[in-house]
Amino acid sequence: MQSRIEELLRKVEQFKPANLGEIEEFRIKILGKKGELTELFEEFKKVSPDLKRELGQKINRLKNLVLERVTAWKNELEEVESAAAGELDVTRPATAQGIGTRHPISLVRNEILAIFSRLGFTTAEGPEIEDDWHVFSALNFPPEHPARDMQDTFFIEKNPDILLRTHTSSIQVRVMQSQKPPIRVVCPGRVFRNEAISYRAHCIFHQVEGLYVAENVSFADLKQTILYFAKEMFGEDARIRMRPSYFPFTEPSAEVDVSCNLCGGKGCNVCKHTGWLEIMGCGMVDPNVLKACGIDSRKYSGFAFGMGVERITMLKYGVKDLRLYFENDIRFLQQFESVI
Ligand code: 2NM
Repeated sequence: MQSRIEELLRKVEQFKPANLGEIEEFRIKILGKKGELTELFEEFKKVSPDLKRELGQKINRLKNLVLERVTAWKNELEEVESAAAGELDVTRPATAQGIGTRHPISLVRNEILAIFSRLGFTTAEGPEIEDDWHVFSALNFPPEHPARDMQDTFFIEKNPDILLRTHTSSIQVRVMQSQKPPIRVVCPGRVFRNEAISYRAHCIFHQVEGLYVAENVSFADLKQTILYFAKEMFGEDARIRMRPSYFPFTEPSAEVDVSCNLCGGKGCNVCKHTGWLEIMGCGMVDPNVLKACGIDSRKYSGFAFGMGVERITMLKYGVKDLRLYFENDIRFLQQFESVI
């Protein structure tokens, strides 16, 4: 049934009527008494209850799409015909535009937020133009840290204290300053780094960072939270591993890998024959960060993590070149969400 709905959708999308007669013929073939869609509605009555909701939505959307298209085709042809006859009907409704699909980055960002929302994380956003304190100082970056270099960060020329945020941790600083623990928050947003553009790097990209601050938060809590995320995002068979790493704002810190969902861990081109794919960084929030944000670091502890949405999307959908996300080629964009 699913494949017949999709087949019919393609038919509707590809149909190019030459005159009004052809539109009516097509309409009868699809929606008439013995039409293909009418038949699908008959069959739908016999579909098992667990599939009814999903298929029902699809088939209804397909029906609306056909009705929309029929009106649009008629309008277009009438317009062409009356223009040819030298008439102008200014009262005729405008040609309807088809609806678009969500951008893959938005889809995956929403999915990440939905997964963490099931664990009780709320969402917070913040300014893209920030000051040094919220992006670096409060996050335990020493004054001479290389990230503060003009080579890596976009500064406002007239005032080196104002800059484009290089990570969304600056939102979490604001959350910690304004809320009392327990805090459970995920922060999505655009971030900016002064980097040369290539298939694997862009100067603008999207992050989601997470933060949990409460009494007795442990590294075990962090591991279990990330394992849950990996299974929800990449499938029930997903496994994770952690490698020691370093970030100024966490101690200890780790890099997280997920088992390669393409080869099941056996080794392939995408995972460079390691069986593992890097998905995020994480760690226990450094007490200096808690203190800087006004939280009692003897009473509370926390974990934090950060991931790039472009990277998660690449791994989930096998996108090979990051630049595709920014070019707005609809042949690329339409592959991620069905219009019905
Ligand atoms: C990462 C890796 C590790 C992080 C830390 C914080 C804060 F604000 F709590 F200090 N937010 N996010 C963090 C920790 C981000 O991204 C790779």
